[in-house]
Amino acid sequence: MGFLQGKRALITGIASQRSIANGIAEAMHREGAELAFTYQNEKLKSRVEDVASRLGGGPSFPLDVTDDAQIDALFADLGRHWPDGFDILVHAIAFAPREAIAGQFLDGLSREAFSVAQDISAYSLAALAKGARPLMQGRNGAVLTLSYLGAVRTLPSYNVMGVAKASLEATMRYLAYNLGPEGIRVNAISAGPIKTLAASGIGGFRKILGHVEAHAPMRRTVSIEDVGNVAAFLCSDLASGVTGEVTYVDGGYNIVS
Ligand code: 0WD
Repeated sequence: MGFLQGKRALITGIASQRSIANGIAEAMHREGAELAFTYQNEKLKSRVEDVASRLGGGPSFPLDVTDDAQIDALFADLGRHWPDGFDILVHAIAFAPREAIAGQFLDGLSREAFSVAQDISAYSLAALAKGARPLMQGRNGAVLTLSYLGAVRTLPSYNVMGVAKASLEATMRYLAYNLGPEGIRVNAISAGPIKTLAASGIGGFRKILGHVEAHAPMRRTVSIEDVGNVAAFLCSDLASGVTGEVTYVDGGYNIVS
């Protein structure tokens, strides 16, 4: 029996087979969780539905996190699908305008780029946790988000996204403190670089992959399976004492100076 048997998980952030959220969904499905999914727009709908049909046939709901009405509609739909609630919320969503994640920090900086990155990449975690809260009561629930080393170190080109990830990690900790008394744990995985759609928007990403391969203690980059397995563990009752933590799944790269 899988260690997520009997758990219900909402997976956001699948944009392709390569998405980290896809690796998380596969691991959670393998461990016995029942899944539901969101897709950002009509273009991604059929891709997400393909993943859903491969992983137990759960429903897919539209969700653009910049739209409060869609967040409300998602949890209303989910409440109809799972009337007695659900256990796991996976937040794997980030975005910054392309010109702001290339070159030097100040080059592509604007009020608009800064606030879009904050809104989609950090505020959305709090907004989704707030919407999910009533459905996650009394079930030893878990919320998980995805961060990156650029939250705590300056990295080439990551720029406004690094600032948004710092905000995301702080948001994760405030949520953990707020929701802990309700038995809901909130954690982040800081993943090493993985070639996905979102990553290909970051200036010089190929070089970053090569640098990690050469310098990480494991001398390799990580896969969506590496991240998925840790995500499944963190959202399971095996991790019942862990909340407010950033767990690095990066082949150890963050310990290297
Ligand atoms: O190296 C990497 N790939 C790392 C990614 C290292 C460390 C962390 N992460 C994080 C990302 O910052 C993100 O938070 O992992 C999370 C998942 O990212 P991913 O799997 O790398 O990227 P991708 O497959 O592109 O999925 C992210 C998706 C979006 O994809 P696109 O490429 O279309 O922007 O986030 C979704 C969207 O589907 N997304 C939204 N969902 C709802 N509403 C929105 C939105 N407004 N904007 C983006």
